[in-house]
Amino acid sequence: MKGTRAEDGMKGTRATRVVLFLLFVLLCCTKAASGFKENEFKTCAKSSFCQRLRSVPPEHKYVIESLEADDSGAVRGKVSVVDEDAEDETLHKDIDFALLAYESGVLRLKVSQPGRFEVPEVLLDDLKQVPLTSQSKASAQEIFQFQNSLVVVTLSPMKVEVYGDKSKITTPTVVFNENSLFNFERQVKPGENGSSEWAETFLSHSDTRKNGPMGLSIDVHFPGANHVFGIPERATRFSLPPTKEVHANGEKVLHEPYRLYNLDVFEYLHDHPFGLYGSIPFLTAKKVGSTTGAFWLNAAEMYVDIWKTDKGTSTQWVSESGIVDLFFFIGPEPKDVARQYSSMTGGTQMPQLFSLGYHQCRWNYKDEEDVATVDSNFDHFGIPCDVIWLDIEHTDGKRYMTWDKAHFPTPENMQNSLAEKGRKMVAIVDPHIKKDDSYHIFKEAQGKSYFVRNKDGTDFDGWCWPGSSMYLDMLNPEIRKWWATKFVPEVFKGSTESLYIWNDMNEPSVFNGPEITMHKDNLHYNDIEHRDVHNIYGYLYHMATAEGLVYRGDKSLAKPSDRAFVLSRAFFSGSQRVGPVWTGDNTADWNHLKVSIPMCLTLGVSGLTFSGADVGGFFGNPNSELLTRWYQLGIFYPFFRAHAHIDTKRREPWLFEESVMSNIRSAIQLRYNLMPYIYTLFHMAHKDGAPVMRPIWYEFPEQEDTFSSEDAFLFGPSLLVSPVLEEGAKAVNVLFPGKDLWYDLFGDKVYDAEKTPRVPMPVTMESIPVHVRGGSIIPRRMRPRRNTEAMKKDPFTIVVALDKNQEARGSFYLDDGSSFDFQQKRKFLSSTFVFKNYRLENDVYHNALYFTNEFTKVEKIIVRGLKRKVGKVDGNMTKIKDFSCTQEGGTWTLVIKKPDLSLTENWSLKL
Ligand code: NBV
Repeated sequence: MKGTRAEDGMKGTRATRVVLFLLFVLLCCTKAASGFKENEFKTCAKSSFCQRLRSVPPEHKYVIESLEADDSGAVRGKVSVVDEDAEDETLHKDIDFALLAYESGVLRLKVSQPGRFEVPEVLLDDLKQVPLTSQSKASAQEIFQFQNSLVVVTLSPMKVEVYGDKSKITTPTVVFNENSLFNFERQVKPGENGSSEWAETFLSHSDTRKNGPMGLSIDVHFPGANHVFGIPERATRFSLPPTKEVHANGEKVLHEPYRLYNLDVFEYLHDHPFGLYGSIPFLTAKKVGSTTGAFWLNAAEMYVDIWKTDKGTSTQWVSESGIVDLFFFIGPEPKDVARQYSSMTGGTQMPQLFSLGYHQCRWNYKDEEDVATVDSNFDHFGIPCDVIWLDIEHTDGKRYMTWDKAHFPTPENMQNSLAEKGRKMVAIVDPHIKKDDSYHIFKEAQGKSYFVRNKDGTDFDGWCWPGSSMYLDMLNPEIRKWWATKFVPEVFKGSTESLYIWNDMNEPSVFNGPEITMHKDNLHYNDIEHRDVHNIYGYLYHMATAEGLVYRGDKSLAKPSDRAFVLSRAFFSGSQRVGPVWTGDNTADWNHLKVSIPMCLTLGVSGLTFSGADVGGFFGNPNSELLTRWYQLGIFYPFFRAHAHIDTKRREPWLFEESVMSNIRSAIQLRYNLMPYIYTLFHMAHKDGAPVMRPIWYEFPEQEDTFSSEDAFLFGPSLLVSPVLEEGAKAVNVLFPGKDLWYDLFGDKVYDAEKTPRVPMPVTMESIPVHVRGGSIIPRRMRPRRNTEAMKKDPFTIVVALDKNQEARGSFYLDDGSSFDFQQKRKFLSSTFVFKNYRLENDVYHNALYFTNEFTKVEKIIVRGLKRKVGKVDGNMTKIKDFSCTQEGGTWTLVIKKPDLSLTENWSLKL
């Protein structure tokens, strides 16, 4: 791997420097040569807690003692550990049990023991609790009600059944401990359970595990469900394949369970259950008639088993430490589950408008001249682009927030000349801090004892790009605040307000650590072990960086300037509030193109919709066909960025022959002219957690044959995308869900899902099949521009695609695209378009934009699928003259030009 300039990072004697450098080169070369190395990582078989708990019924019985309601309406009690072999002798009574209910339709179950680690910073502050009221109480069972749901608590052994609809109490929605696999390893003092020697080794690493076994196992059953989705991140199928087979005779076959442990996995495979860079312990279960979710707020290493029986889908989740803090999202619709999860952990950050445009990245743009050439080529070739990225080589020896003076001597000028054209720059900032007294960040952090410590209390020193490095203890709020102050231009010299940030390697990646990460017995704030916080480390770092950007105009971090844009590789629940993620180091092959869909869909149904895969593939060189297909799909990733490894051939679109470039350009232009719709989708994700890129079942929850569909998806509620995923494909089998009409986005064909649910659609290299759902209305901006900034004053085109009843609806959201005024001053425009009875209406719900009507003008309205020819169009006040109505297939299309309407005003057009 060249260009890493690792030697810059080394201090000490010349001999040590040479040895360290050779070791480093060796490490990089072995990595580069070998690809994914499964045995560098743990499996369940190599994790003692997984071995102790997976599929193992608990030794003792867990019994809930009498439950009492507290003042908040929560229900609390103690759990006893009972020895069934010794005449039900109670062994312990120190486990706490609580049930809490929330207004949005969420039930929370907590089982804990004082002193154990509870994950901070994930749940929203203002959760709206509602009381659980007791409905009936018997010696073995107590029934509670909240809203329309019933909760049946069986005391011995502990079991909780949730009925989402109290009028239908035949089948529960979700059951806790149906298979009696709940287990809670109580924390004991050394020697108490006969052992004080708990160290565990993996390869050359030893983990002292000074607190002994503290594992937890939960068992969640989804009656009747035949599909489960979620628990990212891994490159595997969308509907998660079972990890365990349970045969009728009770025999079990165990495959590797799904692991949640944030790791830097080199050259990950395209179809493997292995856990990658981020974790969200949230599963959604689906059956016809209902959708349910379960989320375990726990940031320690976790394994999840899934098995299916004729009763539904069962799951077992085992975690190494922490507490049981489990949330049930009762649904019943997919959109309810998304809203319920977001009511606990937050919606998507309302993004900067520019960040929804096209991002051009590579490891690395060499110098300022390279950046300037790339920038001007976008204009020269008429390809829109919003952001140019700089990878690790732009820094002075991997000291983040510094510049390599030889290649980037005038960073402000470079950013300013991009900014003049409305473009932004993103620079990488990784969490490993080079151990170098002349590096101010290191010096200051060391002086303040801000680094993660070894088990003996000394600062932890790990190996990463700069060589010897240290890692900030992001669990400590004071350190996060301190980090956030580093983004003001006085400190981050050479940065300007158009520079945004990319956080990589924040799992955290430690080249010489166990499984390329940090030791679990390292110590954080308040002596919390890394074991407890591993999966939130990257999220906390991402959060602190984003805070830094928000307040970079004000050193005291009091006055927010604009919205942050920080891309992160590692993530956890809550990351959606901070910024986008991407799926890491994929490979330029067709399999990786394909798996990017289930990966992004999974992130979407796990609340983290702002995601995308490296377009073109990170490792290797895509041929022009693969690259074109990747762009054609990539424009529908919520986060759309092309990226490539330092050893790959340059692949900016103009380096290919004219026809290839032109197809790529058309794809990118399509992304841009859908921008008003895309921004509206992000606002929906912000408000209610609705994913931008969504599975077909999200919109068609009753259509079982689409539950496992992952070759096609919906982009928002209205566009069906059926990408080309095979080399040399001449056709794509398009499945039209539902019973209504689907309109070809590029041509004039209309398909009736009832009559032709599956259509082999011929394809050329020019585009992939995209269809507009009958019954929807989409706002667009059709003028080709260089970026989103240049489009801000452009007029709109409204596309109406009628359903079989000659009706359609759509929504529209717009704000300044960068500040917090939409929140703090309610400066935004929001409206609904309705087409009914041959009348199109714009119904403004809120209009408080800064800009005038002039910038929200409608230049064109297209109505597709009319059953009759339209002969006149009457506006509120005037008659519209400039329109035409032509026949397309069996229906009529009306095109109205320059109707002199603005989206800031209510209007209606009668046809
Ligand atoms: O910073 C270099 C790369 C980056 O380009 C990539 O996107 C990250 O996922 N980074 C990983 C470290 C090296 C990977 C081999």
